[in-house]
Amino acid sequence: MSIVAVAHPNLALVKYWGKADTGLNLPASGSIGISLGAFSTTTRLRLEAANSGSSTWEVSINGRTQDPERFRDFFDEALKGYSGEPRHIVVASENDFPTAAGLASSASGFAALAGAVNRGLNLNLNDSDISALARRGSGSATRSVSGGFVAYPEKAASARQLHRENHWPELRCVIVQVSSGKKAVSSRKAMEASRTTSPYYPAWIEDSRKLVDQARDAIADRDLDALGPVIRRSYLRMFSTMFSADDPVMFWQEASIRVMNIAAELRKNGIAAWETMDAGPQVKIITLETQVEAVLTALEAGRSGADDWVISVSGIGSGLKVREE
Ligand code: 2P0
Repeated sequence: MSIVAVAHPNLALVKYWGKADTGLNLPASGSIGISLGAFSTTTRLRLEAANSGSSTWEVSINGRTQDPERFRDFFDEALKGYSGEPRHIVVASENDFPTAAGLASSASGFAALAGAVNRGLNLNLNDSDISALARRGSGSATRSVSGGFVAYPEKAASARQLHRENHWPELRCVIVQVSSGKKAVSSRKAMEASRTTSPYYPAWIEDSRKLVDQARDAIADRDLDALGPVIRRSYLRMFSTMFSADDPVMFWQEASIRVMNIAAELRKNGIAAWETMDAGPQVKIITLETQVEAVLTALEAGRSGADDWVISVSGIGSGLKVREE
């Protein structure tokens, strides 16, 4: 028998960037994200007899064996709640979108892993506990356990759902993958560079509190005119802490800036199109169902023949799902 867990990446509208505690992986800034239903991670877990007196693990992502050390904090935490016989835990995870390219694959990956491990080891965790376990792998993964609109407060152990996925049915995210390459710097290293070397980092933390409150209200009111400027402030201020780090971190590519300009032009023409970016060159444009065509048309007109952009449209997705096969 194997356990199958499916989770969607969670895109931050207000960004988590910086840690209050690196050991426990607690966030210094609060964040609010949406589940991207168009992309999924599917994680299969089975248990084998242990080779030694303690439980061990092996993890592959898209068929590639991963360094087990990357998963040590996660499994150490998970195994604290396990009282059964030692096991060898075999995990195979598949993403239907690029891994480690700024599309939150670690969010969906660790949320699916936490769900699979909870069921496979009979840990009996509730959603909040699963979110806290996922955090030991990746902070943004806390938000991928619930569907819909999710808040992950400053210094909190876990994320919590603000609204279910049907709260704002018209909201859409147009994802423009301008590059399929892996990022050169991990988000973890990049946010540590911001925290430890950017003179703007304290201002970023202070300002994020306002952005969290403003975004929460705008989402409750389903008001994209109010939410859009908050989305823009959050990503641009987050990147400002990277540009001002020693050494500076630059995830943007020339094509990313072109997509930003396309969104700005759309807004001038009265189309609600608010871009955001994460730890990679991809650009995500938040818009409404009625305006998706206009956004896609502008992207087609603005891309050059040399651009091999992959464009996807996502609604708001559900939370983690776990089954046995
Ligand atoms: C987020 N991002 O809120 C932020 C905004 C990207 C920019 O990927 O160190 O991979 O594993 O906790 O969760 C957050 O980075 O970092 C992140 P760790 P994570 O989605």
